[in-house]
Amino acid sequence: MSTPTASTRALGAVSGLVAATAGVLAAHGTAALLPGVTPPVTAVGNRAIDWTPQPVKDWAIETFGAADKAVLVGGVLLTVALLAGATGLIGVRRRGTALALLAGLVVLASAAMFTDRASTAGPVGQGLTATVLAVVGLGGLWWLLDAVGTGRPAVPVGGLRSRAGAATTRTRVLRSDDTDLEATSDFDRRRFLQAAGALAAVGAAGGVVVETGGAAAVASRDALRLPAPAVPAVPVPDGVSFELPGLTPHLTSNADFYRVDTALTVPDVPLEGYRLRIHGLVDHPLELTFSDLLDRRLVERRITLTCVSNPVGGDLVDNATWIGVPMRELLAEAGVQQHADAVKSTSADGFTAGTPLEALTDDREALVAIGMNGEPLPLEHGFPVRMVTPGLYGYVSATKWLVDLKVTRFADFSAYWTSRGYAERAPIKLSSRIDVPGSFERLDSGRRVVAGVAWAQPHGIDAVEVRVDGGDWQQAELAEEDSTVTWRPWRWDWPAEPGTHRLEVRATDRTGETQTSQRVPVAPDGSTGWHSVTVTVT
Ligand SMILES: Nc1nc2c(c(=O)[nH]1)N[C@H]1C(S)=C(S)[C@@H](COP(=O)(O)O)O[C@H]1N2
Ligand SMILES: [Mo]
Repeated sequence: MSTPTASTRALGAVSGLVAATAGVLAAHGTAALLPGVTPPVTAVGNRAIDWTPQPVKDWAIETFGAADKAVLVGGVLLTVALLAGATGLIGVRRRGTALALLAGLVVLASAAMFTDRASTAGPVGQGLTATVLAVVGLGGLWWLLDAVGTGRPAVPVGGLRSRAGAATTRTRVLRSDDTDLEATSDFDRRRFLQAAGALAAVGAAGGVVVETGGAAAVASRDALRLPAPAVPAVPVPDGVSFELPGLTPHLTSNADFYRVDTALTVPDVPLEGYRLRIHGLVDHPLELTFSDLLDRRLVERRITLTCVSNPVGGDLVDNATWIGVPMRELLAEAGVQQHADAVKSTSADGFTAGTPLEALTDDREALVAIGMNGEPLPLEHGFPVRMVTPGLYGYVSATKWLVDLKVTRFADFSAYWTSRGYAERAPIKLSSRIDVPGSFERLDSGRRVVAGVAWAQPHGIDAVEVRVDGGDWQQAELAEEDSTVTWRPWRWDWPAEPGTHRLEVRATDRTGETQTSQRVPVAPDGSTGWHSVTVTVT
């Protein structure tokens, strides 16, 4: 057997890529048609998320922010592309080896799919999807490689080839100056193009289904009209914000609200068949449908949600109006037993959180929320049901796509992030942020506004101070307080003089605690330190 030419090898690599792409797209299309099935790239991505060491994850969140999922999926796709290309390349000489290698990748992906934490489908749905991946990927690779040939010397034109159609169409391959391939390969161009075309069609069909299909939750949400809450939110007091360009608005729109979760594809949880189980250390386990929740007392409140991954000065904190059933009323209905101290919540995609029982039963009034800013929850923010608990970081208290509440003891379980090194109890730390001026902004000298937000759920902000270049702390003016569980804007008029200056902010809460200057990273229980910006005044 002669050594394959460069062109033949390139065709081999392309074969691997085309076959893998078609297989993955077809599998994702299949998964989109089957409720609860996790498709291969998502399953491998979920594995990657679950197995990535904590410091790497923190680095990824800090570096890529909201794009962290796209980066992860991109990484998975790039890896698959490299492996598939290499496999195809090997396949030019050793077709059996290449098919075995690709089969190995299919088996790994299938293993990830069958054991995926987010999958709620049975083995049949996952098996069907894995089968589509295997048939399209492996069949496609075999077909393409067969057309590429092995780099054997070409049979003379019009010769004795048995493969139908091959001999007559093989006179010209690639560009006319590509004598290499023409002379030495048995590349069957027509057969290759047929195979590639068929695979492209299968892949495109899969892609179209992924784009248009799935998401039964979308239809559910579109059809849903929330009833007016029994207890509507008190009107927003005047003066809760300052009308300043660059200052964060008091209420965050659903579209602008930060999003943090481990879900690579948004869980599809339609209202039909939805159940919220409340069980564990309770006297009367409950299983509530969505309309059971609508029938309970609905309360509307503004609450600022905060992520433990928010670095000093970061924007993983937002404020919305939530509608929900008070958690403590549901727990009272279920009858919590004496020795319980925690509630383990589980989402439809297998995420778990552990919340101290007292935070769910005291008068901060945590919600089992169904509405956000007057609408049903957006899909990305937990449709149809999520938790919102004032004063605790989201990872221990704000489970989205909520399906299960188990009253239990902290000693008896660990939750998603606590089993990855984060703290079991995670009250939100007193924080403040400078929104204007922005970092490294250039300003004209004179009176300049320095402004931002501060939050201290559930105690409330008492004071905010600003200092310039390490000088004396100056009292900032506070906006009207909306409530102790919402953030509070502040402003300070700065007589800015030319030069490069460093502005720092610190807040004090109602308990008298002032923010510490000590910088600690977000893991394991939230960042501390003063936010500062450096600006140039001319
Ligand atoms: N199902 C599920 N719920 C979840 C998470 C998650 O990964 N999965 N992340 C939590 C975290 S870390 C935060 S900060 C909040 C963020 O809620 P948001 O995306 O609506 O802003 O959701 C919480 N609820
Ligand atoms: Mo978070």
